[in-house]
Amino acid sequence: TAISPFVQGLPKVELHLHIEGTLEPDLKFKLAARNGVELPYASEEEVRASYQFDDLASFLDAYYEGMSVLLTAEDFYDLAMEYFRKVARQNVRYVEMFFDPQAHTSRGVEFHTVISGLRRAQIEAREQLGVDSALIMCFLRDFQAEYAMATLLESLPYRPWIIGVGLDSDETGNPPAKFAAVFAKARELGYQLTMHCDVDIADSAEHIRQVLEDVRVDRVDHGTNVLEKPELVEYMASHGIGLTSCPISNTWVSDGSKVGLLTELDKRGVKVTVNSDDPAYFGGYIAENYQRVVDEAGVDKETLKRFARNAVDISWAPASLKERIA
Ligand code: ES4
Ligand code: ZN
Repeated sequence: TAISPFVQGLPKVELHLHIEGTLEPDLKFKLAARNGVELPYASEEEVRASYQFDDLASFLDAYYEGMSVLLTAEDFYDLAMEYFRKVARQNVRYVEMFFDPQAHTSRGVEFHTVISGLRRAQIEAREQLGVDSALIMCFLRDFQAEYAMATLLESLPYRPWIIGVGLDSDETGNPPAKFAAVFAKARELGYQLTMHCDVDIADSAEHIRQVLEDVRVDRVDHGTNVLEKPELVEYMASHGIGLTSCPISNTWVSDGSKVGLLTELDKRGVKVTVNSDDPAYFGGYIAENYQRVVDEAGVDKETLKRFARNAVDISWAPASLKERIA
């Protein structure tokens, strides 16, 4: 993708980024060698060829398989540092990044290993690259709510390092309500709340209702399905509840980029933002995602600036940081 000078120069804030989704084929290959992990691929090129998906299920298979190479705190540090170096070059000022602790604790990697590696990278990124960041702990919705609750409690020693909680992985049959108690507890503990809520599932309209009315999240990841419920569009607009859209990701694991839905929501006063989801797998970091919005819908510069400004507004950064990144 050719990135326009305007998109390149726009100061950007990323609010929907799975750090495990930034594992590029070359790093995956390198970490496998370093850790003595056997991959079913003979070369970096073969790893690259495996990053091809038809739907969410085939993506999630590759995504979880990729994690097998992440074993030590240094691995998580390297993963995050490579990401920060890339996006510092895209004029990214601040990132609220998801991590999936259960994708690691479920295979015997300690919570502490994961978060200490990420944390060291965050500190270095701020000092050396001028990129600020915060962590959002995501629960895997295809696991039981009890495991999410146990993970929430396990996070407590690291409470100051984590700004909020989210919910990801396979949404079909795993509605927001399944995690209502976990999220109520998270709110009590002072965490901000968000959840993935997508368009392309059978109970989409009921899921967005639960996210907004029952769980009462502070923002919604994806969430363009709110258009199925006009009264909830109004609710999001009037309460300043924004959504984090990921256009390129949507072309791989959803039914299109949804850029048309973004401009519709923008017109109706919902705070829309542009983000990258799993850039190593979907082939685009945040600048490529902004560029996609331009190339596909000819969205003008004022609108792009508003999307970028929305990300500052709906971020969970403290006021002093918001001023610095705006
Ligand atoms: C994800 Cl694209 C997507 N969907 C659901 N869960 C995820 N976790 C990381 N990427
Ligand atoms: Zn996501």
